[in-house]
Amino acid sequence: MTTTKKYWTGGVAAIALMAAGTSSAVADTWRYAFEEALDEVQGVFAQKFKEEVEANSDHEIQLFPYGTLGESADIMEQTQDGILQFVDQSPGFTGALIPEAQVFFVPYLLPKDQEALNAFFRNSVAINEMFPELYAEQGLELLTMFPEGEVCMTTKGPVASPADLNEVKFRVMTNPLLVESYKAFGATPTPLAWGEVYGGLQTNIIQGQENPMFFIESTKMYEVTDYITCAGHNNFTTAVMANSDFFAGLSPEDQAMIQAAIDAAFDHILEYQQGLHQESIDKVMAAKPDMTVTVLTDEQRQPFMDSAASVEAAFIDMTGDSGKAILDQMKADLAAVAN
Ligand code: 6CS
Repeated sequence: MTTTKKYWTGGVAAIALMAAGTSSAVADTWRYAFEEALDEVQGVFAQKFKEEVEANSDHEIQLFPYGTLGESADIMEQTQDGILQFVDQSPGFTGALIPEAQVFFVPYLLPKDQEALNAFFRNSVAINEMFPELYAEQGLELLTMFPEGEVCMTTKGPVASPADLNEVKFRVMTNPLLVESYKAFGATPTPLAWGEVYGGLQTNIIQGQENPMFFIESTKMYEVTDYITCAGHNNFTTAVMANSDFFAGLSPEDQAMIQAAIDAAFDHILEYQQGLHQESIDKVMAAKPDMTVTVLTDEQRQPFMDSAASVEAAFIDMTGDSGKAILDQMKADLAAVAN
């Protein structure tokens, strides 16, 4: 009798343990795609996220760098369809899906000061509270947004004023506001997927493009353009998301573990980027000594800055009250971090 009772007690405990195991400790493999190579900024973020998830759970993250599953638009579609669990897509492309995300292309909106910029991304109400609702409408759980570096133009001719961009077919990411922005800068904007940019410059179908310095260096844009011009008009923003249904189906413990991994990767990527802009310029100059790198003076920037008001107006036209609310909140968030 006693033996039987003992047996049953042990059995119940074992079943209870197994049940607990199934609800919180099933080891899953989650797929995460991004728009860059493994050793570029989005890839470094993804690797840190993977390391954190795998150190703090039994789950595994499978990484898919740029090109392995198609272009940016493809990986977004795969995430919305639930084929991928995580995706990094920059608002440059998401702006076609979520018009309010184009706010990141109003020129001279984000601060140049790195500390203020980082504080903005950490604390912004627009980013942390308003954008998640807009992404959720597209089946996406917005996990974070982070900056990837000051954007500079690479062109075949020198650029000191908007007049120098006249007749220049300038590649932009595929969102309408970026088209407005480069029209206001005096260029002929040409929206293209990333995969078409190097060949387009090589064959002279386009004569310019913009990107952060690390990307200009790593993707060898200096091989197909001769001038780099930094007008201080923007910092490249990106965003990491999960498929909403997938995320909602996770245990609260796994959701918290994922958010903690995102937070660790966020800190890591800000640290990683310290000095990266200048190091990348140095690498470009070492690879191609006759490349011309120009940082426009305040006076030279003024006509580019003057175009910001018309781009802002175009943003409000495209997005109405919802876009205005985001823009106003972003301005309040930016004022709060300005020193
Ligand atoms: O210009 C682009 O399309 C790409 N630029 C960066 C910095 N990351 C990914 C994106 O596809």
